[in-house]
Amino acid sequence: MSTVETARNSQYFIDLEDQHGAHNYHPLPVVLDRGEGVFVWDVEGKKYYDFLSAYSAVNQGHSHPKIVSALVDQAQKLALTSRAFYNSKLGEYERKITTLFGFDKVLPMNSGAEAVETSVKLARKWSYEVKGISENAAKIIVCENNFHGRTTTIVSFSNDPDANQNYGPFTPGFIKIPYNDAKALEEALAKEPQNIAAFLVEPIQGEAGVYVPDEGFLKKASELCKQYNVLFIADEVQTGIARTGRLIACHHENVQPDILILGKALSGGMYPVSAVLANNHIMNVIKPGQHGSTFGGNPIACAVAMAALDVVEEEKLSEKSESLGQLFRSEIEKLMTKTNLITKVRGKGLLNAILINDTPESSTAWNLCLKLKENGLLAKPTHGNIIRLAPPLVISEEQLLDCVKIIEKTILEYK
Ligand code: IF1
Repeated sequence: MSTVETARNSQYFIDLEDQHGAHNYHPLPVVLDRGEGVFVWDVEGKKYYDFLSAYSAVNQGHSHPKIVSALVDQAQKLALTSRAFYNSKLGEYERKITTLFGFDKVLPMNSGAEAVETSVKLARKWSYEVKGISENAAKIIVCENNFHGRTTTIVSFSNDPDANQNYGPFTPGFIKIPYNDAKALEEALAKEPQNIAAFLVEPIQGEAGVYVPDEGFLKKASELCKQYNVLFIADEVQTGIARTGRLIACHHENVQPDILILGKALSGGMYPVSAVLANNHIMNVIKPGQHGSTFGGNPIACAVAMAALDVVEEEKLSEKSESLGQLFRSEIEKLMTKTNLITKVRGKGLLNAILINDTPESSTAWNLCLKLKENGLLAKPTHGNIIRLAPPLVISEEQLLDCVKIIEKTILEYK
């Protein structure tokens, strides 16, 4: 390499991001350059197991060939028309996704937050025009420690100061209750039933640290919503698309939400694709010109999402996630008998997390993730002392057990 050329090593790329990019993240010090299936490589060519899966967007594995070719083929044919015109991909995609998830209609958007915002607008509009709540009086019940995205309205109902400090004034009309507390939900509903439009909930709280609610919570919550004529909105942006061992996490309790929010792995991590699904009596309150997005439902998004959904079905990713998730948790439970560094493992399917035996303010979980990186596995802590462990669902049993060995080695060697 000539003396003039700068070494394009990890530090080179880290420095570039530091100098030219907003500092809205604190990434692990690794610069990824290639991904394939469950593996990613850094710029020095080191290979890692990806145990974050881009926060469950890459359920189908990095650069799945079927999804890549759907993207490339469509991009070379017709990328974007706007919704000013029909296009030859949207209708078939709408039929596929509504049939697969069991709803009359879908409203296509791009990011998860946009889909959450769409569901808030849809629920409010339904509550005024169908339920009959007086204008601007609609309230939506949400759970403490929620994460639904980062728009101003969404952070308005967050209780995480990092998410909303100095972003006010906030959007009104949200009531917070504790997560996994059906009694608190019933009390909130009974207090002013005439004003409640919806209950918005993550079937498992991902960002909060993979909090799995008690068995029956989702069922009870959806029954209470029916009883009070309130829409049950499931935010399955992170838990959907086979991640927890079912097509959507609500299916663990045979719950069909009134409004279903999907994102992330809806495209297999190949392209921003999100969706809001509902039946006609709800979705039809939105008339032409009352909601939309430049890229929502674009031909590439539709082609990519159809391929990504095909992969989930063809490769039986829900079943795999369920069985490999059970294996993973039982292996970690065995490890827990050999160390006091892990106090708990929890999750469903291949959405799991381990609790590290230190305070959230400690750097133990971060340091463990640095050691995991050295040992060839990428994971990142959430809320200080919780490490989320969520590989692509295409991982084999052999690869999973290899990763358990890496986790065990890292934990037992940690000083
Ligand atoms: C980041 C967290 C996870 C989500 C649920 C909506 C959205 C998300 C349940 C919004 C997005 C992402 C956002 C991403 C990291 C990641 C994340 F740590 F931020 F909270 F997964 F837990 N509903 N979650 O999890 O979807 O607009 O991002 O497409 O902001 O760094 P989005």
